[in-house]
Amino acid sequence: MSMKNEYLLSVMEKVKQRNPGEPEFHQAVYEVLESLEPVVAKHPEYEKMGVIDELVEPERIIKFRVPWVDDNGKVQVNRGFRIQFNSAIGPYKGGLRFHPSVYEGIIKFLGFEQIFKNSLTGLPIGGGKGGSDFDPKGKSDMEVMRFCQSFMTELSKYIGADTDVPAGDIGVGAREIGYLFGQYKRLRNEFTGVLTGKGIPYGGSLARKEATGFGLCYFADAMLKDHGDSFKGKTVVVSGSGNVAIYANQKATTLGAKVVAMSDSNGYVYDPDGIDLDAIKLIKEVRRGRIKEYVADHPKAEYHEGCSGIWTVKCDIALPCATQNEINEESAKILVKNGVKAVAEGANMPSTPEAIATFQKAGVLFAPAKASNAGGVATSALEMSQNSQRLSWTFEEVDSKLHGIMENIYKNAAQAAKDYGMEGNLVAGANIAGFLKVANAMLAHGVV
Ligand code: NDP
Ligand code: 2IT
Repeated sequence: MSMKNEYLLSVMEKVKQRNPGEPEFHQAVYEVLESLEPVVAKHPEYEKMGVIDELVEPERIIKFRVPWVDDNGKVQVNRGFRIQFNSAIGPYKGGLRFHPSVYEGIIKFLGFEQIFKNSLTGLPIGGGKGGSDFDPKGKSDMEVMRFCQSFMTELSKYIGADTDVPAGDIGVGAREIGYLFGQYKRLRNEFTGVLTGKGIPYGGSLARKEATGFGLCYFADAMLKDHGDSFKGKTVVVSGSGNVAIYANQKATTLGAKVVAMSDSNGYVYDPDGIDLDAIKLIKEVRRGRIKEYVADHPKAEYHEGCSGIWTVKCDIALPCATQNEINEESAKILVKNGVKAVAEGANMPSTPEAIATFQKAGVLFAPAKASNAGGVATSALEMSQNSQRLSWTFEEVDSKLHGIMENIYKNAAQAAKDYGMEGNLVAGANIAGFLKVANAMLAHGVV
């Protein structure tokens, strides 16, 4: 399918001209605009009021120098970013990514996706994203702390509990959030919920750590159930072995599936008996090690160099939970050939457009990231609510709210696809449902 609407094509052209050299951002925008063709045809007011022209332009881009001193006393300089993309329905909300591949285009694509994802949660949160090209791998805790303090010294000027509330993403977990929070508190002399994903002793929410992975499985389960199926007895492959992957594995297993493979950026492990998740947690969460260490005490398991090989492992359900564009057309074709029934995205934009087309053409149930991985940010919004109330809810309370939110997102995305003549297409449904709420809020606010 390719886009035909002249207005949307002209918006796309301008996005490419204004944001040269940012292919991930172009990819994310194109997918949304393509889904909106029937919406703009039905609602000329969005074009007339320039809503989509505004939507593709971030409200604010903050880009800054992050100098810090390494353990050898040498000065290092990284780049920091925060893109405050859209605040029509709430304060900017979205994670921080620390990874050497980070540049403005990555943060822009993630910030753009976040607008629609956050809208889908049904909670009052706008879209934002930030990060740095800092690589936490191989750095000491003290180096990570000094980097985080320097990063927050600048970022603190632009964020706040009612303005912009960052959280984690790749390379930013509990340790980093702790250092960032400590520095914000020191600079501002205030204790507020300015970050989410905080430690439990200082305002974090129970179940936030598990939320993205659990939410992904709740969404996939709702999708499977709608088609008379479930996780029970299924063979599952989960890429990545970070925060999202670990808790996706845990929930899929609880729901009766067997997860046989996981990966990191170097390679993947295959264990025919089912991955021993406690071992993965020990390697990744405690030791910050590499996934190949798994085979040392799991004699039946195999390690293979190269992360994309994981998609050659035969499975019923694939849960990509590592990074963008990790499933290309070739990998998608192999998954289809091996009989995959469902693909649910835990990472942001892990499937290329060609891979998505391959799945949809083959009739594979496909859950797009901005719907299926929204459980993390939804629970972040629940953390914000608890912080505002100065209360903390039980694990069960948060988890059951998360479950309800994911089922609703599935229902709303499926319904929006149906309403606009694309039944079963959750990519279009999620884009449309996410868009409508934000666009109507923007219309109500006037040209601002
Ligand atoms: P983590 O840093 O905890 O884990 C990332 C995992 O992905 C690691 O196993 C990492 O391997 C692997 N990975 C990262 N970059 C690459 C790469 N370029 N190629 C291959 N593998 C890679 O991050 P999260 O689990 O938090 O995030 C994973 C994905 O989920 C991202 O796309 C993120 O945007 C998305 N997401 C995260 C949410 C959250 O709440 N944390 C919420 C919604 C989406 P290695 O250790 O070798 O780098
Ligand atoms: O991509 C995402 O939704 C996240 N990294 C989580 C953002 C958040 O604010 O919890």
